[in-house]
Amino acid sequence: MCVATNSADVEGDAMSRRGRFITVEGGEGAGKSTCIDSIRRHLEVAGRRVVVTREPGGTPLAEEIRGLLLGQHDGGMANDTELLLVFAARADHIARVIRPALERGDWVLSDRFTDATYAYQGGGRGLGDERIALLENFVQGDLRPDLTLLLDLPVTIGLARAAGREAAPDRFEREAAAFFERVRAAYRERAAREPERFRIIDASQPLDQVMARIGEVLDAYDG
Ligand code: T5A
Repeated sequence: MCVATNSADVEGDAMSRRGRFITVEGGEGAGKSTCIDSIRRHLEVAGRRVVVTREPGGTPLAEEIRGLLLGQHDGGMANDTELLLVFAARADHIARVIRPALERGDWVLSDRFTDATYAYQGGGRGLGDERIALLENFVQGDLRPDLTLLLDLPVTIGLARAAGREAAPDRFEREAAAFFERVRAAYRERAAREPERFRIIDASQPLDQVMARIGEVLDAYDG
């Protein structure tokens, strides 16, 4: 017997098989790397297969580009070069890791994605959102995060936490506090514009409280 399917059924089926794309964002020292493993475990306990990744990076080539972005260069780096390197790394990351995982039905959990570009290159460097949007559409097509956790905290607290680490500051971490104030403002503005996608987490709280809040958000999202 032949069972008829219409295109809406096929589309609905493809959507139900596709995994979800969750990003974790925030300024320096917000606690993204610290929280990400607990987020992964929380999703796995809920029965999800999770691919954890990060930007800039996530593939061998994109990690090499990360090295260029974070390293020091004689004469510095032009803002446009920085922006294009960010998207060059992202193109490889999407093609080799993010899209294949989502198509397999895995959930992708990324430490930063394109909201970071709007915050750092758009807000911090003062590049126009229009140019970033152009590259976003070119590189990502229709790919956007389904859920974004914004770990938000005052710049002074984040920088003090980041300064407590042993590693030497990278090219971004050497920026002045005013740069990070613009980054934070840009993140918060994006969150206000897309409340259905963003969840703002008060990252100035002790770690156990931050994790508890993230757990509530994930349960409500994937309940
Ligand atoms: N970038 C990135 C762009 O400019 N454009 C882009 O498009 C993208 C994708 C590297 C840089 O690239 C730039 C932005 C970045 O400058 P990154 O590797 O994510 O990106 O770099 P960082 O933001 O520098 O990562 P950090 O490690 O600084 O921040 P995290 O991960 O948010 O902080 P984390 O977890 O390392 O925590 C820092 C310290 O605080 C403690 C931790 O134990 C740790 O010691 N801590 C807490 N202490 C008290 N209470 C809490 N709630 C705490 N949470 C964490």
